[in-house]
Amino acid sequence: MEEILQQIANCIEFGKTDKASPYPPDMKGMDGADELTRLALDNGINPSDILSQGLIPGMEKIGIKFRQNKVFVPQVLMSARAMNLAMKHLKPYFRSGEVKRKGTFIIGTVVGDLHDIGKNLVSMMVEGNGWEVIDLGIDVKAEKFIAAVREHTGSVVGLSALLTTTMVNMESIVKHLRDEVPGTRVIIGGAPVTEGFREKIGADFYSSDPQGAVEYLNGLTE
Ligand code: B12
Repeated sequence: MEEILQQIANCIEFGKTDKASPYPPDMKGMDGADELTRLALDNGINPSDILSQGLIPGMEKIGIKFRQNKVFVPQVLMSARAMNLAMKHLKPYFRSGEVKRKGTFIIGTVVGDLHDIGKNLVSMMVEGNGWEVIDLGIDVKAEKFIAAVREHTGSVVGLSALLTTTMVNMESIVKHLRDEVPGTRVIIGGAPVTEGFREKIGADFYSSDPQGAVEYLNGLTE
């Protein structure tokens, strides 16, 4: 059992989606995250174990390598794709409640801003670490964040901005969220955002990369 979970973790880390995928070249012809997750379930392995001992360790490893500049955006996207294929098999168990998520994370790129590559990476990494992610997309107004938080009580909000002209919109979104749903935790990120800016606008946490967001969120569950 441990061996197959280790294999799944490797597929996630190295972006081996399925048998047909030629990437990475040294895993060509081998089963990928898709086949191995199905096989693990068919062999009666607990879906929670597949998540916690297969998918999450694989995503953690790629997150750390990305932080250390040992891999880049394309490799992370391949890992995320492998994770999505594995998740497809686990979805029914999430829905039935057999596999519990760590919490809900609502993310969006703030109003006026159309950049979403960084936001998508954060969202995939957080999902791969066992959180339910609600992605509100780009150009998101405060009202939409507020409605989502009301619908998913206790969720944490992530705001992304890539423009100096739109990062200022984070301030009013944080303010509105705090006024409407007191106690909501907000984490912020995006290339122009800094720790000093976080302090200024009173958000709870800033990270320059997805791994920081994962570590902060996981810290909330301890
Ligand atoms: C791709 C791109 C675009 C694409 C976006 C496509 C898309 N689907 O996202 C397009 C062509 C649409 C675009 C448009 C524009 N862009 Co543009 N774009 C870029 C570019 C080249 C890359 C951005 C990117 O994706 N980086 C890669 C990702 C992985 O990095 P990231 O977003 O920073 O995310 C990482 C972290 O910041 C963090 N993170 C991100 N979000 C979050 C959220 C949380 C909660 C956390 C914890 C972490 C986190 O994690 C990510 C992974 O490490 C940058 C230049 C550059 N090299 O950065 C310019 C850039 C951001 N754009 C710029 C500009 C000016 C524009 C335009 C105004 C251009 C124009 N005149 O039309 C428009 C604006 C449109 C709009 N209203 O948003 C400027 C911004 C200048 C500034 N400081 O304000 C830049 C810096 C280019 C430049 N040097 O001038 N752009």
